[in-house]
Amino acid sequence: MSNPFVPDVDTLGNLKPISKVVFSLGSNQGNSVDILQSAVTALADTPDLIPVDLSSVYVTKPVGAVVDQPDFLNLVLVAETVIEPSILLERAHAIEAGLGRTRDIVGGPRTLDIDLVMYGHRTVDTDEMTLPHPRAHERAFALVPWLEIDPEAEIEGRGSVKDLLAGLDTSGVVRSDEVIELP
Ligand code: PH2
Ligand code: MG
Ligand code: MG
Repeated sequence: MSNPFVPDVDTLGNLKPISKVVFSLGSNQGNSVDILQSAVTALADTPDLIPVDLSSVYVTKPVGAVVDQPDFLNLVLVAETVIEPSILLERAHAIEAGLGRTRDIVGGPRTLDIDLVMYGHRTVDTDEMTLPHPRAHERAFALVPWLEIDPEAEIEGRGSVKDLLAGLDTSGVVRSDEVIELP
Protein backbone atom coordinates (compact mmCIF):
# COMPACT_ATOMS: atom_id res chain seq x y z
CA MET A 1 0.00 0.00 0.00
CA SER A 2 1.59 3.28 -1.02
CA ASN A 3 -0.21 5.55 1.41
CA PRO A 4 0.35 4.06 4.86
CA PHE A 5 -2.12 6.24 6.69
CA VAL A 6 -5.53 7.46 5.75
CA PRO A 7 -6.30 10.49 7.94
CA ASP A 8 -8.49 9.80 10.97
CA VAL A 9 -9.86 13.30 10.98
CA ASP A 10 -11.06 15.01 7.86
CA THR A 11 -10.34 18.67 7.41
CA LEU A 12 -13.64 19.47 5.72
CA GLY A 13 -15.64 18.55 8.78
CA ASN A 14 -18.53 16.81 7.08
CA LEU A 15 -17.03 13.71 5.54
CA LYS A 16 -17.02 10.49 7.45
CA PRO A 17 -13.45 9.88 8.61
CA ILE A 18 -11.89 6.86 6.97
CA SER A 19 -9.31 4.96 8.97
CA LYS A 20 -6.84 2.30 8.05
CA VAL A 21 -7.36 -0.76 10.20
CA VAL A 22 -5.04 -3.73 10.58
CA PHE A 23 -6.31 -7.16 11.65
CA SER A 24 -4.14 -10.09 12.69
CA LEU A 25 -5.81 -13.48 12.35
CA GLY A 26 -4.61 -16.77 13.76
CA SER A 27 -5.80 -20.38 14.10
CA ASN A 28 -4.22 -23.59 15.35
CA GLN A 29 -7.25 -25.82 15.86
CA GLY A 30 -9.70 -27.36 13.43
CA ASN A 31 -9.34 -26.83 9.69
CA SER A 32 -7.37 -23.60 10.04
CA VAL A 33 -7.29 -22.83 6.32
CA ASP A 34 -11.08 -23.07 5.99
CA ILE A 35 -11.62 -21.17 9.23
CA LEU A 36 -9.29 -18.33 8.22
CA GLN A 37 -10.83 -18.17 4.73
CA SER A 38 -14.30 -17.90 6.29
CA ALA A 39 -13.09 -15.23 8.70
CA VAL A 40 -11.50 -13.16 5.93
CA THR A 41 -14.67 -13.46 3.85
CA ALA A 42 -16.82 -12.40 6.81
CA LEU A 43 -14.59 -9.41 7.59
CA ALA A 44 -14.60 -8.40 3.92
CA ASP A 45 -18.40 -8.67 3.89
CA THR A 46 -18.70 -6.18 6.75
CA PRO A 47 -20.63 -3.09 5.61
CA ASP A 48 -18.52 0.08 5.58
CA LEU A 49 -15.28 -1.90 5.61
CA ILE A 50 -13.21 -2.12 2.45
CA PRO A 51 -10.42 -4.68 2.38
CA VAL A 52 -7.23 -3.22 0.94
CA ASP A 53 -4.71 -6.04 1.18
CA LEU A 54 -4.39 -9.58 2.46
CA SER A 55 -1.06 -11.18 3.32
CA SER A 56 0.08 -14.67 2.49
CA VAL A 57 -0.56 -17.40 5.03
CA TYR A 58 2.29 -18.10 7.46
CA VAL A 59 2.99 -21.17 9.56
CA THR A 60 4.15 -19.88 12.93
CA LYS A 61 5.49 -21.35 16.15
CA PRO A 62 3.19 -20.71 19.12
CA VAL A 63 4.31 -17.69 21.13
CA GLY A 64 3.80 -17.61 24.89
CA ALA A 65 2.16 -21.03 24.87
CA VAL A 66 1.14 -22.32 28.29
CA VAL A 67 0.45 -25.80 26.94
CA ASP A 68 1.97 -27.88 24.18
CA GLN A 69 0.07 -26.92 21.04
CA PRO A 70 0.25 -27.09 17.24
CA ASP A 71 1.79 -24.44 15.04
CA PHE A 72 -0.53 -21.60 14.05
CA LEU A 73 -1.55 -20.31 10.68
CA ASN A 74 -1.43 -16.50 10.75
CA LEU A 75 -2.23 -13.77 8.28
CA VAL A 76 -2.88 -10.03 8.25
CA LEU A 77 -5.71 -8.09 6.61
CA VAL A 78 -5.48 -4.34 6.02
CA ALA A 79 -8.73 -2.48 5.39
CA GLU A 80 -10.24 0.97 5.32
CA THR A 81 -13.30 1.70 7.36
CA VAL A 82 -15.59 4.26 8.96
CA ILE A 83 -16.61 1.83 11.69
CA GLU A 84 -15.58 2.74 15.22
CA PRO A 85 -12.98 0.42 16.82
CA SER A 86 -15.35 -0.83 19.53
CA ILE A 87 -17.92 -1.87 16.90
CA LEU A 88 -15.20 -3.48 14.81
CA LEU A 89 -14.11 -5.48 17.83
CA GLU A 90 -17.69 -6.63 18.37
CA ARG A 91 -17.83 -7.69 14.75
CA ALA A 92 -14.53 -9.56 15.13
CA HIS A 93 -15.80 -11.35 18.24
CA ALA A 94 -19.07 -12.23 16.47
CA ILE A 95 -17.10 -13.75 13.59
CA GLU A 96 -14.95 -15.70 16.06
CA ALA A 97 -18.08 -17.00 17.79
CA GLY A 98 -19.81 -17.77 14.49
CA LEU A 99 -16.87 -19.90 13.42
CA GLY A 100 -17.00 -21.86 16.65
CA ARG A 101 -14.31 -20.22 18.73
CA THR A 102 -13.86 -21.69 22.16
CA ARG A 103 -11.79 -20.06 24.89
CA ASP A 104 -10.96 -23.07 27.03
CA ILE A 105 -7.48 -22.10 28.19
CA VAL A 106 -6.04 -18.57 28.13
CA GLY A 107 -2.99 -18.81 25.89
CA GLY A 108 -4.12 -22.27 24.75
CA PRO A 109 -4.99 -23.47 21.26
CA ARG A 110 -7.83 -21.72 19.48
CA THR A 111 -9.88 -22.20 16.36
CA LEU A 112 -9.84 -18.51 15.56
CA ASP A 113 -8.42 -15.29 16.97
CA ILE A 114 -9.07 -11.96 15.27
CA ASP A 115 -7.05 -9.15 16.81
CA LEU A 116 -7.30 -5.47 16.04
CA VAL A 117 -3.65 -4.46 15.70
CA MET A 118 -4.03 -0.82 14.81
CA TYR A 119 -6.69 1.71 13.92
CA GLY A 120 -5.37 4.78 12.10
CA HIS A 121 -3.40 6.92 14.53
CA ARG A 122 -5.83 6.12 17.32
CA THR A 123 -4.62 5.17 20.77
CA VAL A 124 -7.22 3.55 23.02
CA ASP A 125 -6.85 2.07 26.48
CA THR A 126 -10.10 0.78 27.92
CA ASP A 127 -11.17 -2.43 29.64
CA GLU A 128 -12.37 -3.71 26.25
CA MET A 129 -9.32 -2.93 24.15
CA THR A 130 -5.93 -1.37 23.79
CA LEU A 131 -4.85 0.24 20.53
CA PRO A 132 -2.39 -0.24 19.06
CA HIS A 133 -2.49 -3.87 20.21
CA PRO A 134 -0.28 -4.02 23.33
CA ARG A 135 1.85 -6.93 22.09
CA ALA A 136 1.76 -6.61 18.29
CA HIS A 137 5.09 -4.77 18.18
CA GLU A 138 6.87 -7.81 19.66
CA ARG A 139 5.07 -10.50 17.65
CA ALA A 140 6.82 -11.62 14.49
CA PHE A 141 3.74 -13.71 13.58
CA ALA A 142 1.79 -10.43 13.18
CA LEU A 143 4.57 -8.16 11.86
CA VAL A 144 6.01 -10.42 9.14
CA PRO A 145 2.66 -10.79 7.28
CA TRP A 146 1.90 -7.11 7.81
CA LEU A 147 5.24 -5.97 6.37
CA GLU A 148 4.66 -8.19 3.33
CA ILE A 149 1.62 -6.16 2.27
CA ASP A 150 2.57 -2.80 3.78
CA PRO A 151 6.33 -2.16 3.61
CA GLU A 152 5.89 1.37 5.03
CA ALA A 153 3.79 0.21 7.98
CA GLU A 154 4.28 1.95 11.32
CA ILE A 155 2.84 1.28 14.74
CA GLU A 156 1.78 4.45 16.48
CA GLY A 157 4.27 5.08 19.28
CA ARG A 158 6.47 2.07 18.43
CA GLY A 159 8.10 2.83 15.09
CA SER A 160 8.25 1.17 11.72
CA VAL A 161 7.32 -2.48 11.39
CA LYS A 162 10.50 -2.99 9.39
CA ASP A 163 12.66 -1.67 12.25
CA LEU A 164 10.69 -3.59 14.87
CA LEU A 165 11.20 -6.82 12.93
CA ALA A 166 14.94 -6.20 12.72
CA GLY A 167 15.03 -6.72 16.48
CA LEU A 168 12.91 -9.86 16.53
CA ASP A 169 13.56 -13.54 15.91
CA THR A 170 11.54 -14.32 12.79
CA SER A 171 12.72 -17.93 12.43
CA GLY A 172 9.38 -19.26 13.72
CA VAL A 173 7.41 -17.52 10.96
CA VAL A 174 7.47 -19.28 7.59
CA ARG A 175 5.41 -18.44 4.54
CA SER A 176 3.16 -21.33 3.56
CA ASP A 177 1.74 -22.43 0.21
CA GLU A 178 -1.83 -22.35 1.52
CA VAL A 179 -4.01 -19.92 -0.39
CA ILE A 180 -6.53 -17.67 1.30
CA GLU A 181 -8.08 -14.95 -0.80
CA LEU A 182 -10.26 -11.90 -0.52
CA PRO A 183 -13.75 -12.66 -1.82
N1 PH2 B 1 -1.72 -15.82 19.34
C1 PH2 B 1 -1.60 -15.70 20.63
C2 PH2 B 1 -0.49 -16.26 21.39
N2 PH2 B 1 0.48 -16.89 20.61
N3 PH2 B 1 1.38 -17.57 18.57
C3 PH2 B 1 1.30 -17.63 17.24
N4 PH2 B 1 2.29 -18.20 16.55
N5 PH2 B 1 0.24 -17.11 16.56
C4 PH2 B 1 -0.80 -16.52 17.20
O1 PH2 B 1 -1.76 -16.06 16.56
C5 PH2 B 1 -0.74 -16.43 18.61
C6 PH2 B 1 0.38 -16.97 19.28
C7 PH2 B 1 -2.59 -14.96 21.42
O2 PH2 B 1 -3.63 -14.52 20.71
MG1 MG C 1 -4.44 -12.72 19.92
MG1 MG D 1 -7.90 -11.90 20.44
